[in-house]
Amino acid sequence: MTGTLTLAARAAYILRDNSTGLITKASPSLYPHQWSWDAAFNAIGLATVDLPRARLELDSLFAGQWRNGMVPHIVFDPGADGYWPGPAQWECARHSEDAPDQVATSGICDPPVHAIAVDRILAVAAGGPEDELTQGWAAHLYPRLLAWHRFLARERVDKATGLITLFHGWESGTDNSPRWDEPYAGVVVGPGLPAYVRRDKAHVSSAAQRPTDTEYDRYLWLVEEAKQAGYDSGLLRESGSFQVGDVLFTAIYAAACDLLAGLAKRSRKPDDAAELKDYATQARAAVFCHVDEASGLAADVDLRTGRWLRTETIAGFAPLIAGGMPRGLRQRLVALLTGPRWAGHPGLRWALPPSTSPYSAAFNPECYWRGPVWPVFTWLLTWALYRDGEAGVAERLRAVSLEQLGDETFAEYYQPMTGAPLGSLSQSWTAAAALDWLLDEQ
Ligand code: 2M8
Repeated sequence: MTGTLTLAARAAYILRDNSTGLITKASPSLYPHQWSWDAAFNAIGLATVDLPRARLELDSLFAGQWRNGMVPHIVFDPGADGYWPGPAQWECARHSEDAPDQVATSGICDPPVHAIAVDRILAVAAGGPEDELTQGWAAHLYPRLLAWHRFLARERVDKATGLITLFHGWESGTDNSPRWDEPYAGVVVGPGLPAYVRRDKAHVSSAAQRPTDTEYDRYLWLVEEAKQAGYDSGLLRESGSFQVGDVLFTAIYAAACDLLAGLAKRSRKPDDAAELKDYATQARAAVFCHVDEASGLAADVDLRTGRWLRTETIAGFAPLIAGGMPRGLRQRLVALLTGPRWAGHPGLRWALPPSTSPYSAAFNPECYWRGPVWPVFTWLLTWALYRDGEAGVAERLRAVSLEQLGDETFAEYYQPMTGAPLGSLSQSWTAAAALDWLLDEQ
């Protein structure tokens, strides 16, 4: 296996090579722009080697924040081409007064991991020469983070379930996960879908690793729907043909609200802190209310039909991310995570949780979010497990992940049974996860 220092150096070079100076491209060619949740993970990795660059990553992202507080899922690099759909398809400034004028962005959002990144950056800086500067930076960014969290509370919390509503599977970050198969089956592509040519398939070794053309038609149709609704959540609640309550997004929101409340407290804003704590409590309760007794996993909801979506995907571990579980329940969920349906499946190359359980009929080990292991997701789980004192299992997942990454491809995802790297290679957030895990080693 690659030595620690070599692996860290290679990971740091990936982040440097994928940097335009202002943003970190999610990957060198497949994703040549800045993605919202990628930027947060990338900032966590950058903090281990270059604190100013980590801070800049989030500043660049928030330069694309909308007037209503939404942090868009893509901030486009004007100097890059080759990704589709680009700014000309989203046409945000034309369709919404909330979109920024100077920065081209998408019109939907990503999971709110940003406060987690700020917390990690502050922790890395603590006690060092950049401590005061970093605290000042966090205080400066704080109102933007608050506006983002308020946007979600105001515009996206579903009244019936308490879960955060998504109007596009891309907002979940787990685009073609089988968790969304049922709601996507109800998306009827209209005749108004403009003709298009996919660019993504050219950047991977096999098109089977990417979503299908039928799925892409639906993704792009939902962009058309969002445009027609002026990217307005209220209108999309009436017209959107994809509306889901996402347990994972809601869990991340709960955890991030807790951390942001801590920042509010330190900034002597007790009212904000109480407001954020309230959001966290409600979001966490919504996640816990959607645990399926039979599987032990949390279930998303198709808000158009009210049906629970019970496919066994990694998102079912949302309660672990949300935190605040009673110890006994948490340990049961950890046992499920490490047991044979997940990371303990005997056929796995590495004992790491795949994105869909190999026991699920929907499991596809080659295809994107339908089965492969995503190191960045494993990182999120280890982060939550360390936070909650489950150091033993977190440590094991971290150590095995570092072995997996010893192939030095820093792939976007890995075939769980063979360990083969899939998707984009030199994916930024995989390198970032490695750096943060290696920091713990020191
Ligand atoms: C993937 O999603 C984009 C669309 O947003 C794509 O396939 O073109 C997802 O894995 C998403 O979670 C990730 O943020 C993005 C960039 O890494 O790629």
